[in-house]
Amino acid sequence: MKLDAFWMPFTANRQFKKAPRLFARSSGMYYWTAEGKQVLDGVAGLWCVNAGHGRPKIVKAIQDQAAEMDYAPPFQMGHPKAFELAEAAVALAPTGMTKLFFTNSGSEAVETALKMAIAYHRVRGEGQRTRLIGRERGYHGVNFGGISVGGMVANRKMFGTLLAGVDHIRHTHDLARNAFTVGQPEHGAELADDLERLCMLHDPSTIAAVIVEPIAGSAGVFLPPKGYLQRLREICDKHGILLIFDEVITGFGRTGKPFAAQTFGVTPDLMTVAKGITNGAVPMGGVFARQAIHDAFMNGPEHLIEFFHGYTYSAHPLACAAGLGTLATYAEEGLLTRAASLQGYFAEAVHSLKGLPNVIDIRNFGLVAGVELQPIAGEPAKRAFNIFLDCYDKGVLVRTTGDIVALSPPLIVERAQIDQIVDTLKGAIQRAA
Ligand code: PXG
Ligand code: PLP
Repeated sequence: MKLDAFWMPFTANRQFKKAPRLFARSSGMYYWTAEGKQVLDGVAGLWCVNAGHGRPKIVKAIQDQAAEMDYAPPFQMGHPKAFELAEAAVALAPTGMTKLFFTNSGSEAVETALKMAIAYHRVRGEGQRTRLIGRERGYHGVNFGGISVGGMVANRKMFGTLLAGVDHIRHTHDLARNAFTVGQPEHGAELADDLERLCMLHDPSTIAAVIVEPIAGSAGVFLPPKGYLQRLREICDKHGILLIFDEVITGFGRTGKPFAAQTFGVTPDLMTVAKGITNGAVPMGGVFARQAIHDAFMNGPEHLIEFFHGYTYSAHPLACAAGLGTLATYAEEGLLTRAASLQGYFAEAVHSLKGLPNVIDIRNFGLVAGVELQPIAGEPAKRAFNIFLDCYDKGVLVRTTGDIVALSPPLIVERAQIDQIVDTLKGAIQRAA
């Protein structure tokens, strides 16, 4: 097969094309490569296949929809499944988050939420609130708004001046005080006060919104210290700033409840989702909004568009069908709370890696974990990349970012499969020493 034409996303293209890794088939907890090798999925594809692969209800829903209606324009027209999916998803969302705007990815969800926040203030007569605050080491997709509020240097540095009027609070990663904590770290609630610093610097009445991931995933699994998210919520309330939770990874069961907002007991004003909403089967994202945010737009003449935003493929019929099949599968199998019952076992398994060579931190919550490694001197990211290749060779798919290995298995994972993932990783860490 010719590999030349496809310029691969977030991939070391030259390395890959010398030794390609091609998946050809998937079912349940497994992939099979083009050569027929079985690979246990330790990361739910890319944090998205929460119900496992090839689930019958989802497959059937997509097949039936493809035959029934391929596409329906989402502007000034609708189709039933879009409304059904929104109803079903809102029923899972934190109390009060009663509206859902559809996008086709997490990146689009983030752009949508940022625009919604700025426009919300504007329609209420607070058009001076245009600043957006993100957090260091945050990931909010790859479009210009998302990389502007995002805090991963490699994703930002090549792309010019980005969006104006953006600032960042500091990240919560604190190896000195919190290394090897099981679950939420004890130290660092006060880091939320960094938002007060930015309020004093910019004047809070110029700030539209703060966006954070409840648990930062892509940058390396950073957990919110106990009390941190509550404090962010309080500061936002005090200053009239909207709080946006980016739940693209944490949504749909990863933390033991449908959304991390519910797990941590903090309700945002806007919430971005993607990935697990369709189990990864068809691209889809969305923004949940509080009723009052939606209602603020609903004025003026009724024949006029209230929010000038949307995508050709918003609420695509195939994605809506996949989403309905996905939510039905989650409900039938209790998957959105399964992480809560497995997290003790999962935590014990991943923390058994403590003491292995170069392991400098282990972090876990629900069914997500990060194992941080001491980088090879002068060669950042190499040790983790070697471990990724070694695990793949031994039949387990893990994910790495810098020198951090991330695990986020499908929520159907069994204990023996957790053991296999952790044992394989253990061997690879030892061989990488
Ligand atoms: N926000 C968050 C919190 C995410 O994790 C996005 C937005 C963007 O979603 P889309 O669908 O546009 O990719 C994400 C996506 C990794 C990795 O290496 C994680 C993501 C995407 C690609 C790689 O961990 N998360
Ligand atoms: N570029 C052009 C020229 C378009 O006409 C459109 C949509 O009509 C877009 C970009 C945006 O595409 P999408 O709605 O799929 O995001």
